Amino acid sequence: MNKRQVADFLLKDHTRTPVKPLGEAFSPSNIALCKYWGKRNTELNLPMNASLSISLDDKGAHSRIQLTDHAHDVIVVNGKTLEPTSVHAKRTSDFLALFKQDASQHYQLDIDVNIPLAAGLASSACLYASLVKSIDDFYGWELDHRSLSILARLGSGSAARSIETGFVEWHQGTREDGLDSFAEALDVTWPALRIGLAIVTNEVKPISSRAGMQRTVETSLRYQSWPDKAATALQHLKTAIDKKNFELLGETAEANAKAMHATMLDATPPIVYSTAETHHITSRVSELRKAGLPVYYTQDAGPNIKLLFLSDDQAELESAFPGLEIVDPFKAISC
Ligand code: 2P0
Repeated sequence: MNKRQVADFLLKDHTRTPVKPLGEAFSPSNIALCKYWGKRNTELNLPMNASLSISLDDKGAHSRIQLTDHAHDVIVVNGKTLEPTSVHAKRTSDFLALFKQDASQHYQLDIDVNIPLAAGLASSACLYASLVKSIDDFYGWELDHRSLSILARLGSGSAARSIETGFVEWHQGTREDGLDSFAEALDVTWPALRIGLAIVTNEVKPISSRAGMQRTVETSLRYQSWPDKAATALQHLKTAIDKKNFELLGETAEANAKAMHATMLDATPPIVYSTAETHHITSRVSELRKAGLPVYYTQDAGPNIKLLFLSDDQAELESAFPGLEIVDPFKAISC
């Protein structure tokens, strides 16, 4: 199956007639504690391994979608209209085409993202998830979360997880059509858990995670052991969440991020997202931990670092990392 066939299958009982002038929705960004790294199907963004993330409360993307008389889709990100021929506009437009009644229709899409774009803070995840939810709102489909997650995955793999809040597991699935590869929220909260965003740069990264992932799968010998390692990490994380064992959670997430970056360093040519500032922050995390502070980190396909810690240690971390942006991932859920 290709993307179009999967979308048509999921939408077969629905009309493509808008029920309102404008559809809108918000989706949070997410940080993986066990990473999605490598695809078994690049067309459908089907992963080599299951992953587990935590959604970032009100940090994410808000999408508004409506029809336009323009001769092409109009895509506006944070108030700036994308050049229709740009890579991002084309990728978004190709995705939007999955939902149109016919090719002569065009959308105006306005997206506001309150996290740095393309700097390893999972911006494509919240973007495509909010886009799918806004389309669902526009057409009044009221799709279940499983279908929304699958549709979001067709835009960007990690978007499958941004449909949900709190802890989220993306099932790897085994089917060729990917209908069993979707994300689900874990039925658990951890109100004391905090995430600190140590933003090194907002600049666009040198190689996209999509290209980096592909190069790693194709050229890194170290990648061969990745799927098994990730499967073990996922089990440890689920145990840690179940038992509220923060050390196990932090150690597993940090080791998983390091293992992912090790597969990239082994690629040809090597992929390096870290900068001197990244190393400075991760060294500081090690020092603080040696001094008795329970703090761990994770890193995605970019130089920025995400700290994991508990609310009791917030003041100490704010003074150790001035400017740290702190997310309380269960704020809305626990209220
Ligand atoms: C993750 N990343 O689990 C991993 C860790 C980056 C490193 O998911 O090609 O933008 O759109 O499916 O989702 C980023 O990859 O890739 C990502 P595509 P995506 O968060």
